[in-house]
Amino acid sequence: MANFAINSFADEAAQSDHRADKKLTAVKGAFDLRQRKGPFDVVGDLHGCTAELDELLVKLGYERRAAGKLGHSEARTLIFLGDLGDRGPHSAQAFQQVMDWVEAGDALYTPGNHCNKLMRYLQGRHVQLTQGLEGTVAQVAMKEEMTPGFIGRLRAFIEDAPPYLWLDEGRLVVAHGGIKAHLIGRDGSDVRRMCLYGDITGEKNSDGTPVRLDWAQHYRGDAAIVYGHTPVSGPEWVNHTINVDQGCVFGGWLTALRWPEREVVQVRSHEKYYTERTPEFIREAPEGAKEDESSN
Ligand SMILES: [Mn+2]
Repeated sequence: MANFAINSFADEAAQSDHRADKKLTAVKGAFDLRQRKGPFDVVGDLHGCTAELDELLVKLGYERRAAGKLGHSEARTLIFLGDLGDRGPHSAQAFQQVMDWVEAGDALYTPGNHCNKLMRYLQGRHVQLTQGLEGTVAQVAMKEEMTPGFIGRLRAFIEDAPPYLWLDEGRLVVAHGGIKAHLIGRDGSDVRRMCLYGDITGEKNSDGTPVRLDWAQHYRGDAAIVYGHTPVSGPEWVNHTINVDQGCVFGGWLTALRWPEREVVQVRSHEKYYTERTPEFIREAPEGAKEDESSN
């Protein structure tokens, strides 16, 4: 794919005119950010856990600057791989912060299935207000009252976000549910379904959850895939893939993967915010924060 203006993100002029860049990428395949080399910090499923995010940002060396700006002395870029809201305590706040940072050029974002469901709700489509969406919708309505226009901005933010992020000369792909090697660099309904939901078959397990295939076990691509969606212990590398969702909202950990260092930085969840479907590895984990959650 041809180079386009988004590769000038590092220069000041482009940053001040980020809205024009956004329009351009929307017609050119916004997922193609191969010109952006990082370094990056990819944050797993947030689900409204803004207190844990604050703590993680300090550990990662970010500082909040005036008016929705985020800075780092090594010019690192924060990446969110979706599911910013639902189930946790501060979903609307999570969206507001990430929108500010992305629009300032200080962060990147690709949506998860929970983000997509919120978007469809905001578009007036019929969705069930379950799985924590009901809380997000209430918080979003309150934000709209305080800052009119918030809902329109939020809806456009999710609508315009690329289905996945293709970064660092093609060496890194960030996708909420993961992606298969042959889908990288492409767009379409198969790509979008996988990026939102993982490798689903359309069948359901006996507990009503969708059957998800373990695509990472079969991944043979060269690009590293950082994803989330299904909380797992770890995180651990499997065939150049790593799942950085450690179930923070269930009482697990909020994880960031530093790229290209491949270091894992974690903070322990402050609380079990959501107790339905708590993953087993969290139920078995000891309470409280360890002395140092950073590990490689
Ligand atoms: Mn998800």
